Amino acid sequence: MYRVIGSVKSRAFRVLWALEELGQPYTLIDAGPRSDTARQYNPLGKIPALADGDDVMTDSVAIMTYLADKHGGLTAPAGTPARARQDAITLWLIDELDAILWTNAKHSFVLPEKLRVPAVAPTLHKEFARNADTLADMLEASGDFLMGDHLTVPDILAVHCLGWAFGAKFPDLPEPVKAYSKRLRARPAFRAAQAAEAVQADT
Ligand SMILES: N[C@@H](CCC(=O)N[C@@H](CS)C(=O)NCC(=O)O)C(=O)O
Repeated sequence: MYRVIGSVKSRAFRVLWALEELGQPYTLIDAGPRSDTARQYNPLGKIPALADGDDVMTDSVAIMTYLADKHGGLTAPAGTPARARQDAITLWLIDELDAILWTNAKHSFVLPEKLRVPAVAPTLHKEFARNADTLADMLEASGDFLMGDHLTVPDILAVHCLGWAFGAKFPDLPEPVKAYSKRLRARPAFRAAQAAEAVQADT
């Protein structure tokens, strides 16, 4: 059984949601960022990590991509033009949504206080709003999901980032993006991932 190291309220949620969509059982091992448990699986102390038998993988997008390829769901097949388009959307989301949210987090509570520059927040909010407009345009062109008529890895990434933005009090989203997020958050797999209960790591 897969072991996910992290917590529901972190980027580990992306992995939990992907596993639920793929119908794969897992155990969630409770670990906060930079905790001893996180460092057991990733020397950088970052979460999430995924243990598949003796193999340990890190980075939420790398893990989702591994699971999608392995189980043949949530992705266009590797080595196809569709997959290149999907990966381009995934990387755009990392550059234009995740990176902005992460910079905001670093300057709000992650960095030592003396290194924080709180004045960067309004610029990050503006950039995020501009990118949310682009996401609305992308959805208008693609349909129900970013890759057309079925859920793929970038949808999980996008909806997680949109929820993160809401939690971090970023400005309101354009209506089509809100509707997309609401629709995907109503999926049974999303709800199941939200309700995932963590166990403590063996000591
Ligand atoms: N790109 C990585 C980022 C992982 C990451 O930074 N996770 C945060 C928690 S959501 C963390 O562990 N931060 C601790 C740190 O950066 O030291 C991913 O998507 O998994």
